Amino acid sequence: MALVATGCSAEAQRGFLPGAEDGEEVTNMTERITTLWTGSWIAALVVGLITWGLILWCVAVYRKRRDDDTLPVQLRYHVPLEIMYVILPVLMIGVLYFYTERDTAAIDDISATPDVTVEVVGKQWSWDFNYLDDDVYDTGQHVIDVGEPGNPEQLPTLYLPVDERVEIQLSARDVVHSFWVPAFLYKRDMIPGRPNVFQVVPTHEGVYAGKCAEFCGEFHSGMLFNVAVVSREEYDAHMEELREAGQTGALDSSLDRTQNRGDDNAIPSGEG
Ligand SMILES: [Cu+2]
Repeated sequence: MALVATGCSAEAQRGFLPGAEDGEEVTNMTERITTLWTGSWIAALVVGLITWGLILWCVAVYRKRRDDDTLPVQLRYHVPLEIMYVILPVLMIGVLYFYTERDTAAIDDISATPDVTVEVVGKQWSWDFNYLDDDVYDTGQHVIDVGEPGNPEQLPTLYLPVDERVEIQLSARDVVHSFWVPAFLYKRDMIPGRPNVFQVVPTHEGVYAGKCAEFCGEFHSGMLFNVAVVSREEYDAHMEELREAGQTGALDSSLDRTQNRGDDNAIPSGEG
């Protein structure tokens, strides 16, 4: 009953993946990823049921009977059976590969012209955001410097305008980090000197948790941020706030991890 009843919930329909509370899609990619995920599970379950069924059937039908000491029929060099052993798994992997490759190509496609480009820089143990189009930046502070670890009020927040194509350029100042927004169903490594780029269209306003997903030192677990998907007006207002706070330009990637903020560290965009 419980299994059947929970099957109707939004969580179950998303394959128990994180997302918006109302069950709506969070980005233009979440539906595709969810379908790949649940489809793969259903395919695996079907294969599992057939395999378990055959095992149980063989155990029951061909069990050793009392007073029967003869060996069962021994099969050797049974070519049709051996061909099946090869072809079936190749076929199954081929189907998984086809859908995975199709969706990965779509998710990794960065050929469109973005509406907004943001450079996200990971550092021990916080985040900097350079909003390249608006020529402003925001900088997060190492959690132990801003009071209570994990307090969402004090975490740096990446603002993104809803329904606009965002290009995110990922890099790191010191060691390898990983940009992970569970609700986006997306994670990508941030490697010093080797930027990773992806595009996404957030489609659902809200605040989502983001975290570093690559163990990067002592306070890795506190390397958190928020993603605020907001209307264009709110986005522009936030850009204005940053400008008024004097946070113009882009943060130089040579900043050390003590993250001194202030105008000294800002250099004109294009060089950051
Ligand atoms: Cu990290």
